[in-house]
Amino acid sequence: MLRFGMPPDWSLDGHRIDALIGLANGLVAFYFVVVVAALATMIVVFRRRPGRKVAYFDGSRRRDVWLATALSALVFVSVDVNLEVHADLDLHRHFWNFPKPEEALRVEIMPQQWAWNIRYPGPDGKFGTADDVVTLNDLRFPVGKPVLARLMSKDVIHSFTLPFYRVKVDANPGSMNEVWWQAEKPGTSEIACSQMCGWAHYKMRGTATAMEPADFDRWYAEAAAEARAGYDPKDTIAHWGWNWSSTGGDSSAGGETGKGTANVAPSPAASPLAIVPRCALASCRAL
Ligand SMILES: [Cu+2]
Repeated sequence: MLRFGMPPDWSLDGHRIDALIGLANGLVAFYFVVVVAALATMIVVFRRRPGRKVAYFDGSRRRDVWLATALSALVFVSVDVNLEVHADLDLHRHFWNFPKPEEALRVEIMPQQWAWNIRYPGPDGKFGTADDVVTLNDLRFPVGKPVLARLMSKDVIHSFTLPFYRVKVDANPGSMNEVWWQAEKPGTSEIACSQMCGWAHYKMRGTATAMEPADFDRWYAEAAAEARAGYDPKDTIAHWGWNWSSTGGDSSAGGETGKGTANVAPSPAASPLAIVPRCALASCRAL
């Protein structure tokens, strides 16, 4: 269906981003109208008339310079500084106010050309164990609970995007980024990749489903039981889970042994020196 404007916002904090976009659009529209009105007025007032002599100004008079400087400063302060201050306040008060891991649903997202590998720790709360729930292109989370996601790419740079939650964060090979969001209503939307990552980039879609907490718990328990039943310790490719305690961001997961974390190259446990802060978007943080 063709629709104009922003996608719906199903998240706790997405309205802050929408407000900034609205503010930017409103200010730009305001100055556009002012400039067009000024030009139109001058065209009419200073139009050619019989007996009127043409006068030229090159704008170098002191008064002209001051006027141009003052107008530029007005636009810069009212648009750029205004946006910067509001964005900074939002980041410090909300987007960088990360939930504690024990209060959030933790999830690991490892994109590759051209799919989203998604891993939950399962009932034991530890990644890289037999009850990990692993899905492909199918991200589920409960309504009303923060989701804390860690992302690292298996190959090239991808950009994890949830348009309905105003989430966009790069997934880089060799470095970990973290982002969080919270769903406020149930529904299925899309995961998109916002980074041109190869010829099938356009195919890199998944579903992001916000579920009622009871429905999510049921699905999670069933999926974990299934994972445990089908667990094959020899299938090393499947065991790419990362050890959260090794990156300093999760003190609650101290019991994790890192078992099963070193089977895929871009693992912080395997290559700690490769972790460089490269968080492309301001609303995430690099680990
Ligand atoms: Cu991609």
